[in-house]
Amino acid sequence: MAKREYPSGNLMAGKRGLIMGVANKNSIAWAIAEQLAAQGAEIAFTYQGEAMERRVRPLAESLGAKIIMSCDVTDDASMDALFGAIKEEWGEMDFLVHSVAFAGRDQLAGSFIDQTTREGFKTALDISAYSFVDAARRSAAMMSEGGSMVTMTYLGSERVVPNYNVMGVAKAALEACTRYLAADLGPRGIRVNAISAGPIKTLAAAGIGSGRHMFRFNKATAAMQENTDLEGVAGAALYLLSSLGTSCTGETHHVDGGFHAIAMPQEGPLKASLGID
Ligand code: NAD
Ligand code: 0WE
Repeated sequence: MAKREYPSGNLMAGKRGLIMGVANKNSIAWAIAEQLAAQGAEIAFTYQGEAMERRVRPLAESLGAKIIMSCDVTDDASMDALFGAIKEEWGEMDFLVHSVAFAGRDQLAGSFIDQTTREGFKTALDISAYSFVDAARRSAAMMSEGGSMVTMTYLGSERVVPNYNVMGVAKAALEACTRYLAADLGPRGIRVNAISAGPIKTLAAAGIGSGRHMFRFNKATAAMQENTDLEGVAGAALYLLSSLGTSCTGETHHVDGGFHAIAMPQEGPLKASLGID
């Protein structure tokens, strides 16, 4: 993959914030980090457990990060330690990026009705939706001058995508959480938005059974007739997290080449993608 370049500027100069969800250099959270850093942001990073530290620490250090901590969003003690350390180091913060999702692999293949267990449902909603509420509450406590928060979602919340299953339900909850958080935090000058990205080849998208078909179908169907670039997602995050996003809150913003807007795609590219002549 070609190295991404972001124009430099000072849209985030003097702003400090937390990015949760970097796993490696292909992570959406990492593209957002690079974009924000190029605009002068100071960023704290979390990684999920020691196994991830080996990849995340060097990336975070390359942007001059001082706060780089392990955090499992299901573990209250690790959330306490993380936000305690930020309070200690910074006192205040300006932004939060939540780019975390998980459902058991067994939940993400086959039919929704047969695959979705009580435990699988609980885990998906806990890690993928409640964790944003928890992180938002803890972050807002340090945003006395206002702030901005962004989470990552996917169209599978609004419409059925094969195999996405309980993750679609979790993303629907996450988008509703975004609206309720926006209402609660609006009076305090804190905006809360979601970015609905089209499919991108990250660790979380690796090993999707129908991945090849999905990327081809997306490309053929999208208005732009291209798959989604990380640059566009990072650019939307910069807009929402900087003063450019003033007055935008409670929104789910699609960055998917216009896939969400199409009911019926043009015949040519679709036939080509499905191998029909
Ligand atoms: P990724 O694998 O790089 O990021 C997912 C992150 O979630 C990882 O860093 C992982 O460590 C973290 N995570 C999972 N469980 C956790 C836990 N218990 N505690 C703390 N962290 C945990 O993949 P990505 O595609 O960059 O995913 C980031 C976000 O973007 C997710 O919310 C995903 O649903 C969303 N999204 C992805 C796509 C896509 O096609 N890749 C499209 C739309 C939305
Ligand atoms: O939100 C996601 C994926 C999130 C995700 C990924 C995994 C893989 C590893 C959540 N839980 C897990 N659990 C694991 O064990 N996306 C938007 C990417 C994605 O995942 C799909 C998709 C798309 C798009 C799964 C099925 C169908 C489409």
